[in-house]
Order: sequence, then structure tokens, then C-alpha cells
Amino acid sequence: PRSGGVFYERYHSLEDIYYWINKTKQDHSDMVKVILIGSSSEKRPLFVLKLSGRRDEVKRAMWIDCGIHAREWIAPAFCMWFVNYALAFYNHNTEITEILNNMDVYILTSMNPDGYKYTWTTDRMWRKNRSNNKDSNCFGADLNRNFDANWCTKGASDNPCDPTYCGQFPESEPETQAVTRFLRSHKDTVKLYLSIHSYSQMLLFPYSCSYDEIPNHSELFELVKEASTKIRRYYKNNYKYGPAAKTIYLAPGGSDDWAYNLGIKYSFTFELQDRGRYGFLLPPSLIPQACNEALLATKVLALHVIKK
Ligand code: ING
Ligand code: ZN
Repeated sequence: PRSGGVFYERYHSLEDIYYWINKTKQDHSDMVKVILIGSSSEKRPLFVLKLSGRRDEVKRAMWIDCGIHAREWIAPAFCMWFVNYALAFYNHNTEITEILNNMDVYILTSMNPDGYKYTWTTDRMWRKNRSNNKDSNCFGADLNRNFDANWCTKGASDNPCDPTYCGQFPESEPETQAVTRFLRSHKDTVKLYLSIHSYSQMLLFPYSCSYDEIPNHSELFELVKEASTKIRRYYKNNYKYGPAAKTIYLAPGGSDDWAYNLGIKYSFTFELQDRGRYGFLLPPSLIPQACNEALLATKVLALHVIKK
């Protein structure tokens, strides 16, 4: 199998990503479905790719969203990398084969298309979506502060001009609504939730919105520890790990806490490369390693959930 080559070692415009979604579906109609789960505030479609191996029984599933924050370009790049890897190595790599034979994988390559587009045209460092805030001249809400989990408490802002603006109310944003609606209607099958960000090299789990310890803290802690150890061994790179509030900072209204409280007990946020040298401006030459590290961690989590 081919790994897809240089296409996946570049960042892609939003138009290219939409084109790629369609092409991937056409080239792999046996394993890929495209589901429209909603649209952005500027009315762009939010497409989820559903990857499946064996088509027989009702399976468990995992979810991956990328690009909730516009400027974190490595995130959509990872979602594309993962899809390409899964399709190229299904039936060639034992781990990805086992994962796809036992779980459907839902992938939202770009959760914030309006913001992503804006980082390509106007402001490379934009983080939020692009919704029109009423009674303010400032645009956008932070989608990772807009979920219903201790919404808009310490660690978020109620000022529409701030980069961590929580929105008018929990799930006020159409991008948030699309994700919560989909996950609520699939909560019996989705066992693993994964949200991809950058930067700082961390493998995080709930809670982000408080310092409370979750009931399965030790199980998730051991898992991210194992993933981090493997990344160090194979890629000579260090990832911190732990509950987000303690490991990075207090962040209410995040997607992983909301998914956890919905009942998805394996819920994680990855912060990919780097640790600040390039920050959000990670050069394309570092895409392969950054994605392979996250892929390795994803495999550790998925294989654990399958064995449960
Ligand atoms: N970091 C995350 C943020 O939304 C985070 C940190 C992790 C928040 C997990 C909530 C849950 O601020 C980046 N880089 O966006
Ligand atoms: Zn982020």
C-alpha cells in the first residue's frame, strides 16, 4: 500500500479539503461514507467521514474532530493523515485492521471551516468561529468554550472580543450544535471521543472545567502514560499527560468534558506539536512526525477500548 505521498505533508485550503472529502469517498466507496451533520455560521457544510472495515454486525465507534480552533492547522492535517493511513493500511497493518474491524470511525476533518478559511485569507492567528455577535463589533465564539460543561466559568470570557469568548449561551454556535446533536444520537455506540488541537504536546482527559477527578481517572491516566511512553520511545519526543485542568489550565465549556458527561468514558484532547518553537506555524516538514505521534496515541486508546 502507498501512504499517499506529499499531499498529506502539506497544509490544505478549505476548498482542497472539501474536494478531498469527495474524492476520498469516490475512491473508497467500500469503506467510506460521508454524513452531513450540520453547517457553520457562514453556512458551510460540516461533513463527517465514516470509515468502516468489516460490514457485518453493529459495532462500537470512535469519534475524532479536528480544527475546532482555526489557527491550529496541524489538526485538520492530522484528520486527513489518519483517514489516508486507515484506508491505505487496512488489511496490511494489524492494529489499524483490528480497529476498523471492531469500530466505525467518525471523522470531522474541519469543525470550524469559517475560521479556517479566515486564517488562510485574513488573519493567520484567528482561533474562534466567525459568527456575528449581536450588540458587538467583534466576531466569533470559542467553540471549545461553548459546550455545556461549567459553561463560561473561570477560564472562559463573556466578552465577544476575547479569543476565549464562550458564546451567548451553551451550544449557541451552529458548529457546536452539529457535533452535540450527532453525538447525542450516537451515544450508545460511540465509546471513544478524541479532539485534536495544537500546540504544546499533551495528551489530556477530563476534567478541563474543574479540578475534580473523574471516576475512571487512573484508567485514563495509565492509558495516556502508555501512549506518551510509546511516543518517546518511537519518535524521541515528549508529551505531557493528565487531566486538562491540572496539566494545561482550567478551561470550561470544552468538548471533551461535555462528551465525557454525556457518557463517553474515554474522552481525550490531544495537543500536537510543537512546544512553542513554531507554535501554530508548524512547518509542513514536521507534519509527518506530528501526525505519526498522534496516530500512535490514537491506536493505543482505540485498542484499549476495543479490548474492554
Ligand atoms: N488548548 C485547549 C483550549 O481549548 C483544552 C486546551 C484542552 C481545553 C482540553 C479544554 C479541554 O484552550 C488549545 N490549544 O486550544
Ligand atoms: Zn485549540
